[in-house]
Amino acid sequence: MKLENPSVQAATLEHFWMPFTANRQFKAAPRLLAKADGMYYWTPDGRQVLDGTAGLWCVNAGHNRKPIVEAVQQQAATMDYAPPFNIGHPLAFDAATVVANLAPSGLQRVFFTNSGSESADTAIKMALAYHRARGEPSRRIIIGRERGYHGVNIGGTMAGGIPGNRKAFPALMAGVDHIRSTHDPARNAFSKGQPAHGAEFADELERLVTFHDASNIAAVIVEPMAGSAGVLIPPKGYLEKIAATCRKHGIVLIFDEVITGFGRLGTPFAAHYFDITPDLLTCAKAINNAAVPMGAVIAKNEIYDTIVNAAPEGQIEFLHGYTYSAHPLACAALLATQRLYVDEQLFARAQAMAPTFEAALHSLRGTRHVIDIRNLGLVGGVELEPRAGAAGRRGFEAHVKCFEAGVLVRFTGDILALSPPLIIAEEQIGRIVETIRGALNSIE
Ligand code: PXG
Repeated sequence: MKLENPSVQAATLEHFWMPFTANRQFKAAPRLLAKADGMYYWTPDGRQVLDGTAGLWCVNAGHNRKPIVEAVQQQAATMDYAPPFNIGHPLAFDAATVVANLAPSGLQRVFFTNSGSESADTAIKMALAYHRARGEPSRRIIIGRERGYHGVNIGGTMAGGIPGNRKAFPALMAGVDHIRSTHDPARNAFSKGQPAHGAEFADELERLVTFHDASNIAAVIVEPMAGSAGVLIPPKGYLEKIAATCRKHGIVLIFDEVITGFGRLGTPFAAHYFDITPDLLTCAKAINNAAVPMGAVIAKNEIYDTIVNAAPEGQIEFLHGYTYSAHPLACAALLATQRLYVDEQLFARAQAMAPTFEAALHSLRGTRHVIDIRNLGLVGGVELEPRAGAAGRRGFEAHVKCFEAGVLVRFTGDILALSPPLIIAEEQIGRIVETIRGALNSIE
């Protein structure tokens, strides 16, 4: 397959096995991005596209920000790489300190990974290692939630709750269970912010604790706000109940903040937004504005102390790590990104813009095909009625129409998801919403 425009320098599309993509469909009608700046992408033929998704929930400061670009360039020219095992480089410690200072109090130990998937698997291993170090190795069951997404590595796949992502890997699925998702459109459709109904869905966790016995349960992993499966906002009181049940039964609570971390809800983490402190917190994406792949697990000090102190002096305490943990380029990008977040007060900006975003998004109520609208912070979800016999098709067509009209909108099944960079201006919010309206009016 040839690209029409040779300027993209991709002679053929056939060799790249694209991730989470309908490869044949895409390669028959590709949509490519070649340049980015601020709130915009450009296609190879020079068409401007407003970024309604911060790339993939990750470019929170906007694209190609000069301080981040320069920090990465400078680091690449100073020291490209340093091994992270039993030797260190100063940026890694500085990066961990910056993240620890931003994290909820009591969670000040930072383990670096290269992605959200690696963060999820790292956190699960930490929870198991913690219980073993405490002398309760029988605690091995991991409880996730239906429609949860924790990446694609083995732990995350097994704890995740998206059936299609799991069904080909049944051999991995021992030792997990799931509580139901919080989605309840019959009672909560068109809620603004947190829905009123559904705190009682957290009672399922008590049921599973009784069923499996707390002495067998290691951890509960949930996204405080589920993103990938279509923007599912936790009902009022729900997360409080989950946290209380975990505390009562000595279960490690893992918040997967890969999407909610670093300002998406107007606070550093969702843990701050909901005022609930987990034991482990996973993050990635906006940690360094996605300039270089990076993730992290932020651990409660007690978890670190327990695992570290259980090992004999001089021995590796946690046999886990990646060649690229705390990669110098990723750390340089992290430090520049976090400085930019502070200098431009981007988390506060997201908080200030959230009501405008909410009002604009909910103006789509009554537009053709729209059966629900959900929002929190600078996250929005617009659910479309599936076309009979062709679930997901309408969402895809709306995405393509918006892209052709110059706006990037994410779709998952028939749900459109919005998560713009935190630098978004009011008129750009308006443009995104009007483009969606036009797209919905133009598709069947
Ligand atoms: N946890 C959560 C909560 C995520 O949202 C991951 C883990 C995995 O991160 P990595 O960096 O390994 O991809 C994610 C990733 C979507 C979409 O369409 C979202 C993600 C990935 C792919 C698609 O919303 N989030």
